Parts: sequence; structure tokens; C-alpha cells
Amino acid sequence: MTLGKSSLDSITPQDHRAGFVAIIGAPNCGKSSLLNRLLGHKLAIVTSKPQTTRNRILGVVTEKTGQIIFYDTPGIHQSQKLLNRSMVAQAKSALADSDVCLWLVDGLKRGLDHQSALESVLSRGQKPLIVAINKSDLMESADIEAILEEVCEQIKPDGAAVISAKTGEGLSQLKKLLIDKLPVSPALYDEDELTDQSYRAISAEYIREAVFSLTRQEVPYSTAVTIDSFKEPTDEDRRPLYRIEATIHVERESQKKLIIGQGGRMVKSIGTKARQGLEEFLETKVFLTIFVRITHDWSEKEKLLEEFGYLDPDIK
Ligand SMILES: Nc1nc2c(ncn2[C@@H]2O[C@H](COP(=O)(O)OP(=O)(O)O)[C@@H](O)[C@H]2O)c(=O)[nH]1
Ligand SMILES: [Mg+2]
Repeated sequence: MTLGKSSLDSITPQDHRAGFVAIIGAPNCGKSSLLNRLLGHKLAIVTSKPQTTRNRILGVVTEKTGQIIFYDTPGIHQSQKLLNRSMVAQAKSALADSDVCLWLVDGLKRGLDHQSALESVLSRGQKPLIVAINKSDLMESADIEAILEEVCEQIKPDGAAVISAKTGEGLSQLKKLLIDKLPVSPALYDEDELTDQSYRAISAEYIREAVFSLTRQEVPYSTAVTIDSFKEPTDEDRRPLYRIEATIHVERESQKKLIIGQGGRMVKSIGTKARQGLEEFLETKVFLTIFVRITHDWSEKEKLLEEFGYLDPDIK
């Protein structure tokens, strides 16, 4: 899934638009769900826990009138830990590289200070700002009106939409609002190229997602996943098969015990869940082997964060 430059330039109409949109917002407001829904593929992992996404993920949406290149980002939140600071820096640098900011709001959460949250990543006047109120499938129309007014009054966006990343409601309108704010440009990527993420990187994320959904408290946040070996199907395979070996890194012995579980039951469940997700994504059988290892204090060590792909270059 590597991206090449577009070959569409010659046939692009004069008013075609293309550019980058950073999806920014609080943890759990639905940024990764929105990206997946827009792409029609599950590239970004989604969990009910905040702070799942650790790095920026690019997804390309191509429409007749324009091409939107989205960045999914980690949520904006305050914390002193290196991993968390790097996550906020990832959101900031995605925004710096974008043409438009999409501020995504969890419609179920009223009374938030959107203005100061937004100011922590963006100084006003810098970029066009579009707001989307998400999770409309769970909201009454009176509440939708109220939160729309509340958010728009605070941050005075250049456009607003009410959407559901779950049902897809409002997404056409949102795409239209975003395309209108992008610069006139031919498509930047080929239409069939969805992302800059490799299958290898996506595989690590699916394993991390399984850990997030099956373990509790601090365990998921203390977990990193690396892919030690990634073999694509070969012509010799009787039936096509990906062979993947991965390591789940935890920070302490107690966490290792929880990840392995009684008689290895937890790591087995994690493996099964991740494998099923990957088989659906890759549309091919997967043979997945998982090791569990203690890598002391990885979340505080710059070199390890870099190795795991979670470090934002700007934080160095
Ligand atoms: N009902 C509903 N749930 C949603 C919607 N969008 C996201 N969610 C849920 O909200 C939680 C957080 O979503 P996620 O995409 O990981 O949020 P992120 O942290 O902003 O990336 C998950 O449990 C999603 O299933 C939506 O439009 N409707
Ligand atoms: Mg996310």
C-alpha cells in the first residue's frame, strides 16, 4: 500500500481540489472510526478506550470534485509522559502539514472547553476550520442543535456538519464542506491507493487493538507491539497464507502475567481476535505467532518509542 504520485493530472478538471485534512479532537470522539468509514476499510484501530491511536495515519478519499487526504491523529489531552506528549505532538504536526483542520466533537459530551483545547494545537486564523458533531445516531435532534450552537459559538468554524461515523449519516455533506476549503489542485494520489501504512504496520495495530479490547486498566497503555517477521503468501503456498510473528512488549512482570493469562488463555484470545481481524482485512488466511516480552519503561524511552513508530520527530 505504498503511495505513488498520481497519474490523473492530465485528465483533472480546472476546478478540481485536493489537499490534506487533519482530524483533530478529544480522545474517543470517533476520529479513527470516521477515517475507517470514509475509506470503507478498517485501517485505523478503534476501541472504546481513550488514547488508542498513537501515531498519525493517512487515508485517501477520492471524489469526483476533489481528493481529501485525511490524517487520523491521537486525541488531544494533557499529560507529562513522553508517549503522551509525543501523541499530542503527532496531532500538532499532522495539523501543521494540513490545509484544513477538522475538529471532531463527541456529540454526547456537553460543556467541554473546545476553545482552549483547539488553541493547544492551532492558533486561530491559521487554517480553515470545519466542525463535525459525531455520534448523531445516539442523539436527539434537540441535543444536536444545542451542541452545534455551543461548539460553533466557542470556536466559530468556517463550516459545520452533523455526522455519524457509525451509520455514515452526514458524511457526503462533510466531504463537500472539506473539499470546498481545499486548494485547487489535481489529485495527489492514485485513486486506488488508500493509505501510507504498510500491511506490516497495520498488523501491529490490529494486535494492539485486540490487547485494548481484551485487557483492562493500565495494561493496554503499557503495551507496544512490534512485528518481528512478516511473510506474504508465496506461489508455493497450497493456499495463500500470511505468516506473521509479533512481540507484545509490556513494562513490568505483573503486566506480562496479565497478557499471558491463566495457562496462556489471554494471549491466545488476543491472537485469535487479531488474526480474525487481519484475515478479514487482508482477505487471506493468517498464521500469527505472538511472543510476550518485558521491555522496561518503553513508554518513557525515546529510542524505543522511535523503534515502535510512536515518536513524533518534533518532540526530539
Ligand atoms: N454510536 C456511535 N459510536 C461511535 C461513533 N463514532 C465512534 N464511535 C465509538 O466511539 C468509540 C471511540 O471511537 P474511536 O474511533 O476509537 O475514537 P478516537 O479515539 O477519536 O479515534 C468507539 O467505541 C467507537 O465505536 C458514532 O458515530 N456512533
Ligand atoms: Mg483513534
